[in-house]
Amino acid sequence: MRTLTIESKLWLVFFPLLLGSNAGALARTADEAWLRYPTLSGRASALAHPITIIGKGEILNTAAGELIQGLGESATEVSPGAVLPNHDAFVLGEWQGVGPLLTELDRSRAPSGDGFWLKTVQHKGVKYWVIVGASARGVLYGAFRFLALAAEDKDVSTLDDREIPAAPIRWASQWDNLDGSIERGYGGRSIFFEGAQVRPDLTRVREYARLLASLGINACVINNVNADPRLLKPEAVTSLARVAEVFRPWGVRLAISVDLSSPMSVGGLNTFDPLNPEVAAWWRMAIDRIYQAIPDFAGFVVKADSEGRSGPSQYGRTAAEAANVMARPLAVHDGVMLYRTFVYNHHLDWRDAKADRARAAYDYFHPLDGRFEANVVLQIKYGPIDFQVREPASPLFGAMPHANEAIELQVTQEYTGQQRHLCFLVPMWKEILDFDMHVKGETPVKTIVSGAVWGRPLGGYNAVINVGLDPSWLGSPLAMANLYGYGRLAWNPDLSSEEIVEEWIRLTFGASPKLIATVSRMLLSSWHSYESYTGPLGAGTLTDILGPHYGPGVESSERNGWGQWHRADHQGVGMDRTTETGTGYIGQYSPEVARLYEPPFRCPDNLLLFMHHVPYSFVLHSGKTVIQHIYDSHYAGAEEASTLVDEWSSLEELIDRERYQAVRKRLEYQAGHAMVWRDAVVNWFFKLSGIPDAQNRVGFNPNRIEAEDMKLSGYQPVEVTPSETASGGKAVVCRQEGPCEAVLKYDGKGGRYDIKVQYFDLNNGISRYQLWLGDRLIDSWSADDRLPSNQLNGHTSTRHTIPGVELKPFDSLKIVGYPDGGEPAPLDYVEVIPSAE
Ligand code: GCV
Repeated sequence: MRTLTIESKLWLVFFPLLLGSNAGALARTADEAWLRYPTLSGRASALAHPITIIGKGEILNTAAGELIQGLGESATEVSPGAVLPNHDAFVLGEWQGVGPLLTELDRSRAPSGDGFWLKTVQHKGVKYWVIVGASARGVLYGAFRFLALAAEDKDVSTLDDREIPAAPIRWASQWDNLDGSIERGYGGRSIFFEGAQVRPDLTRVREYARLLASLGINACVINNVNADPRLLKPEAVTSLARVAEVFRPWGVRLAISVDLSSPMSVGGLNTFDPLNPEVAAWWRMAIDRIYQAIPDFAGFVVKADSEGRSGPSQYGRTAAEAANVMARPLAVHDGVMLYRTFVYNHHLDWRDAKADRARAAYDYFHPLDGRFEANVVLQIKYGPIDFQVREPASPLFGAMPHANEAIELQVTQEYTGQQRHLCFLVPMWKEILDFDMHVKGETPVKTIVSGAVWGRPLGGYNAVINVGLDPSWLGSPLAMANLYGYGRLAWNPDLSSEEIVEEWIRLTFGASPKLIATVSRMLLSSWHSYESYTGPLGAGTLTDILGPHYGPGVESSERNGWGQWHRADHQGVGMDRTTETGTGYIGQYSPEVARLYEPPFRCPDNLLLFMHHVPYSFVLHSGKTVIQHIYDSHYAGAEEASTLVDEWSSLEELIDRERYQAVRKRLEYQAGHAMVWRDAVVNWFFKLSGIPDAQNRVGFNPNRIEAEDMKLSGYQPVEVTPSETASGGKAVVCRQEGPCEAVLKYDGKGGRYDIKVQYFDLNNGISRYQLWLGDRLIDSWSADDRLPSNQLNGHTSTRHTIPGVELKPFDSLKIVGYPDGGEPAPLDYVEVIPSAE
């Protein structure tokens, strides 16, 4: 037994040395997100007591360190050992150590798995705040939970909170490449890699592990599923071990994505056929080598036979054979094999009305049920296409009673606004998790992936997260609500969206009722708004699927092999996935679910175009026609997005300047870009259907003056592609060296106006713009954002607003554009709108 009793101030100074360099009290360089414990000081003062750790170990030390960091000076001593103190204290430890010492604890409530029990106990005249876990990891999760409760201003003087996570697999995935870039990453470069190496400084990795641990996430895959085989080379394994070491005190196990062809590309064999004995031996050797360096290695994720990746089909083998060849040697070390079911042919024949990418995962994996090793987990994207803004739950969830399953979610907002648009995804994930697959009585997806329905030993959650070096991790403080929400749902999918939002706001920003009410409303309405102005009725996001998946690009889904078709023509829109006349996809569900979707009049409006091809005049349950719904929802959604700026502005006094400004800038941008989306989609459907908007908005923009209609000097009109991403299909560009000018004579009434300038912000230059009123310069700005394109299109179209300008009839407004690099100071239009005040 060892007892340390140290003065509080000294303790805070020496703590990192005593508990190891990875413990809690670290210099912070990044946003602490929800771990700021904003209201803790008040509560903590009532909790002046030392900390006793029963047992030893790195993770237990981390738990104590986190308590010290959260409680500050009220946590005065730490006594690692095996004896209970004779004064009030926190008592931390695993059940096997704590249970026998505290007979007051009801044995039948002992935590299991990664679970914990927070319990106040009166013992021989003193009071203990017991944080006991089935494992050390559970203790750490319990410490985080205790601090969160205190920070949320809950009463922690009496505790009885026993929590067992819903599923054993609660993983985070990064799509980081070895060169430091991140596929679908919108928060800066990799925290793990740079220049084909693991970064020398892993400070941010440690901070990330702390965030993950606070949510109960127990493993992290650090490289892209489009895996670089070099990570399996012997020298790479040594540097992977450095990452694992940084993760370990936080209970986060390292995992990696591997490429199936590694036995050839790294091992020098002339085959990667999973049934070849040499290939099996190579995997065994490679896996054993990893475990020698990283004994707690979590396992592999594999993407195979998908989007050009190598796969077992090249040898006529199945996914089960491929998964099992790696799973067997992993099992020896308690490792798992997450095999992705995102397997489809991206060279489908779009002319074939029966071809359907949505069918692929079920068609391919369903016949393999029962053929996977016990440590293989099928990782299934929540919907059958690809992280779209609205998809039905994948039918595969209900089709593999003899396999372990994990749901794959996407925190990084690839198809949902790339963290530039507010889109809180928890309500969408909840709809999927709560969706009843009706495969064995009541069987919501969450009970299937937890393993409960079919008594599977493994299962759970993996989300693509893609944090980067950006100080706010995901590039936007509000986007962090998705990471928080993911972790909370993976721990407890029964939490409501409202509960998660409130927790997150309290921990991230504080407990002001106005703040909680406003930010809750903003977050909880954001998915619906985003869906409304991008792709309602289950049509997908209608984004440019051949480009960066960001701005509108409706046509891009059609007439190619990728299978994200919405099949819009002059008469109607939507994919016919019925069993009656379509691809038969609906038949992949249980009969109860199939009956929800077929025939079309029964199908919920929000999935209608996913399941059916209908005429534009089809009348929805709402009473509107499909085409009018498309128009209305785009106008309503864009309008909702524009109100976010004012809602956020009402909180200016309640939020620190840095985060307030960062979010405000994004919301202003979003308000403008939502209109780009709205205009592009409604114009595209109007052109195709020829059906006018009953409210006369489509094609009528009374306050808008097209740049090509202004008096131009130096500027040249150009056609924009796709045409619906510029107003009137045209813009103007300045291809000369010096500045160009576009002038308009204001011919309306005198008064105060907001002037909105729509321009294109390309990523190959930083053009500058000036707005002159007569001979007075009234504003200037730079096109310095890093939007994902170097062309004039729906990704780059951007709005700049100059509020409250006094105008008189016949005033002259002049925009002067200064091109830079490849960016020709492009302009689309100007709107002059009466100011709200
Ligand atoms: C990592 C989508 C994304 C790809 C991603 C793929 C996957 O197609 O656009 O970037 O590749 O999904 O999940 O494997």
